[in-house]
Amino acid sequence: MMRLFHAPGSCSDGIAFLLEEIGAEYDVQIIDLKTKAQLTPEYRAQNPKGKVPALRRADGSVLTEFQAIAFWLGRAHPQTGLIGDDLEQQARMLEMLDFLVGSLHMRGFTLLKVPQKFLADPAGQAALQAHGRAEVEKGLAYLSERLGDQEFLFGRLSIVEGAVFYLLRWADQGGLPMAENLRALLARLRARPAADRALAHG
Ligand SMILES: N[C@@H](CCC(=O)N[C@@H](CS)C(=O)NCC(=O)O)C(=O)O
Repeated sequence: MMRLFHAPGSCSDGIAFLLEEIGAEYDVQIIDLKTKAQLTPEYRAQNPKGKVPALRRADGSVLTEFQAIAFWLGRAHPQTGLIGDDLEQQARMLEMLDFLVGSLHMRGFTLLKVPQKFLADPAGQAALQAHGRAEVEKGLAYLSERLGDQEFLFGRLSIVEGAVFYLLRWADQGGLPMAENLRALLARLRARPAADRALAHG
């Protein structure tokens, strides 16, 4: 059985969502970021980078990094239709996932939510937060434009929505400006049975 190393409320919510959409058999090991459980030798033996998500597969090997896990889940379960049918569509999905996780999350939300990770000085933290907020607002505007009047970013539900799921929840919780089509997308994702099941780990 697969095991998700998971911190509820973090980006690993997005992988839990994809696992639920797939109907995969998996269990969860909670990694409490507040107590720095990600830095213990036990967890570093699974993921030496000390981050969640990490996914231990049935063969015992551990895959890390959101985009890689999402891509692997999609490719390993093609019957779900969560991955693009051809190379071009798969590359476009990776392009979007990298924007979502590498830019919107890491360069936007991370600075906005945890500036103290980078600077102790309160004025510096406020400047980092302002930069993070601007990146998030720019990123959400781009996402809204890319979505347009489609139901999902690639027409049908895909691995990309794993990242969209956690990021739009963060945007909503943080009271950030969200266009109507992004609010509607979040509501559509939240209404899926997979969402409740993914969030039940918390
Ligand atoms: N590049 C990693 C980033 C994952 C990441 O930043 N995870 C956060 C939770 S959202 C984490 O583990 N934070 C704990 C820490 O940085 O010590 C990925 O794509 O999976």
